[in-house]
Amino acid sequence: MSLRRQDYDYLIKLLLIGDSGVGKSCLLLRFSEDSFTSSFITTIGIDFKIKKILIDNKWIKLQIWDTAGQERFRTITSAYYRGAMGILLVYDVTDESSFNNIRNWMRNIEQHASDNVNKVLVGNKCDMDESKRRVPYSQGQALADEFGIQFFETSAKSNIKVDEVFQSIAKDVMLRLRDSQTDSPSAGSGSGNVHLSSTTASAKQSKGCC
Ligand SMILES: Nc1nc2c(ncn2[C@@H]2O[C@H](COP(=O)(O)OP(=O)(O)O)[C@@H](O)[C@H]2O)c(=O)[nH]1
Ligand SMILES: [Mg+2]
Repeated sequence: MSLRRQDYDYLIKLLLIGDSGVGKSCLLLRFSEDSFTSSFITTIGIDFKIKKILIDNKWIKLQIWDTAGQERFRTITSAYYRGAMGILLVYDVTDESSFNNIRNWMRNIEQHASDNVNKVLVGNKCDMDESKRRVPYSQGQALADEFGIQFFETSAKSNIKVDEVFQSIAKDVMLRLRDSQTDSPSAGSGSGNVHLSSTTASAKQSKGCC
């Protein structure tokens, strides 16, 4: 593993978790490339994208991992969680079962991810007509409150609150890392924490959404 001189202050690994079809890949595509596609392209092989953002004058390099369709069978392996520092738990506001399953995904995280991983709850597809909505905003908020995490309703399609979600979770992680490294002068510049998973996954460059 060769390390160039870093062009970032923090390297943060994030994961997207949630039922198949809720819009995880579209959210990632919207955030990383600011585009959206309505076609459903099955993701094969674990995929990640990189995006650099600026928070509080610090450059954060986000490495964001997308499930590879394994979520369809709830067979997310512990390898996927390895090294994760922040997790986006995503459901679809028009699909009640995807919301009910958030508790199962939470359990999965408790089993496989590290204890101090930051989390955010995301109700996607808020652009859909109100007549299609099955999960009220207040219900999402109540669940997030129960877990003690932040909550956002997003639309990958209409680009609503997508940046905010990623900014929020990245900032939570950054603050946690900063607080845990206060006695080190090079706080936060450590990249050693994070590259763990790249070797376990056959990362591919995916162009498409989903
Ligand atoms: N209306 C609407 N449709 C969306 C949104 N995000 C994703 N979709 C659609 O939902 C389907 C599943 O999206 P995908 O990103 O593949 O879900 P994944 O299985 O969780 O990765 C696709 O047909 C997308 O076009 C959104 O914000 N609004
Ligand atoms: Mg997908």
